[in-house]
Amino acid sequence: MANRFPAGADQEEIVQAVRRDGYAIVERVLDDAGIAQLKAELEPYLKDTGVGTEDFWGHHTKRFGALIGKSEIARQMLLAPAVLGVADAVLLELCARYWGNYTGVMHLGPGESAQTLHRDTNLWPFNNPAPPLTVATMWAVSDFTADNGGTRLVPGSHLWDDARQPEPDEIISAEMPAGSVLIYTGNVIHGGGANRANAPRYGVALHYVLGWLRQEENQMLTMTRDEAREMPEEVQRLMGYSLGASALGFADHRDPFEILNGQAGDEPASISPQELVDAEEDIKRLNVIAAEGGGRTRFEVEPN
Ligand SMILES: O=C(O)CCC(=O)C(=O)O
Ligand SMILES: [Fe+2]
Repeated sequence: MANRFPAGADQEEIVQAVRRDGYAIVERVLDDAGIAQLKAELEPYLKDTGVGTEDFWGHHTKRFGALIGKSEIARQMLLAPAVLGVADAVLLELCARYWGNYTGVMHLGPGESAQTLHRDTNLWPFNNPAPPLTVATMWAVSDFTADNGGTRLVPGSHLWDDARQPEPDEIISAEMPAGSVLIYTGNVIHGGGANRANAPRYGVALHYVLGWLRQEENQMLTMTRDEAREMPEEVQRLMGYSLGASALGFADHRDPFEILNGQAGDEPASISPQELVDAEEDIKRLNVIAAEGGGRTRFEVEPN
């Protein structure tokens, strides 16, 4: 039970669980009305989406992304305090700002087989154990059970090296009632389960990534600039309309947030605000201890 919390639980305890085991579940953050609205907002897209054509993505699984522009409730979920509390604690140790990384539906139909267990951080070239480059969430839109494909996860595997594979009894199923959120770091071994039930397992994944890494999903291309201007400031910044660190991510020597919102002047402005310089002073430095070629995972950094 040490990883399972009621909505509104003490934030520090949730953060501690994530640091210790790589994950936490916060139950029923979204109420029934929120779930109903989320489903209604996503229904037109779900209806028009086909199932995957590659094993990893699932032959009975519907996936689509770009949820920020598609759903008001998804935007609220993106800013859920329980989740941002974890992202702040875990990611801001390593970067001055973090981004929204991926926003998408993972809708596993009956008959889906278990997804290969993996680490989301394998997108970037680090050997494991690696720092938690992302904080991920899986929101349960339907109930998640061991039988219907609830996410499988290996507690503690965020500290393992690449050679270690989980034994069957080290794998748990993140069972949770609809409206709950599983929060895990990207270096935890996990994957979708097999759906042996007769109804879909419906999940919404919202991920966050260090501000000095490229986003998995290019949030800024998911909508027009006019549409982005209508988004709350915090959402704009998470999409990438922001500096990622001092002098990181500017356009024509201007701050992307100011460009989006028509606040950038004719002359280059400061792209090294003190707030970001200070934030960078406080982040951990990673020591590269090996950097061999070959494959995607090649930087080895001293774990912290
Ligand atoms: O569907 C799930 O429960 C997890 C899917 C996943 O981990 C992925 O697609 O990266
Ligand atoms: Fe994953």
